[in-house]
Amino acid sequence: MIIGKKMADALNEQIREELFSSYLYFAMAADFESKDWPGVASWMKVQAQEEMAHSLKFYNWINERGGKAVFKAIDKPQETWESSLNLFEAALAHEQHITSCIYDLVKVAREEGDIATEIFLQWFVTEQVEEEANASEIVEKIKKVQNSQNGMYMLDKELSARSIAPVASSAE
Ligand code: OFO
Repeated sequence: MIIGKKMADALNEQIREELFSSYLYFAMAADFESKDWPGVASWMKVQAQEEMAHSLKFYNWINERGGKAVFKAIDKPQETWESSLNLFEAALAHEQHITSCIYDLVKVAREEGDIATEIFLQWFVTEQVEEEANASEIVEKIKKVQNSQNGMYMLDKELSARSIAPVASSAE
């Protein structure tokens, strides 16, 4: 069954959200690279690439369903954050926003009776639980060590260990 216009429009809007997420995390990486926090920068670069993979999943899904991906203007992200705590709190707030976008998409899929898209979106519902948990865990870690230079150094090292997850197709 070919995807309906309302569903395709909503998914295309999510492509923009995911690409903005990638932009935002690259901007976060660049800011902390320039501030000599290579682990934080590396973590953010991995996150930025995951967001590109998310946009690709939406692109592939729209295409597989007979629609066409549309690329909208992406806002300029913030350029600087005052501390690593401030940075990861912003990342957490952003992921909470993305979670609400995904829930809205599920609502559209239900309203439209698009069962296939509703099932496709389940991957993102689960992914958002992980995205929020990851950011939240780092916020808590930073709160514990932020007054210790050594603690922050160790945390930066720990964050550098994050590696890139394989790019998944819409079907995975
Ligand atoms: Fe695409 O999950 Fe983060 O934003």
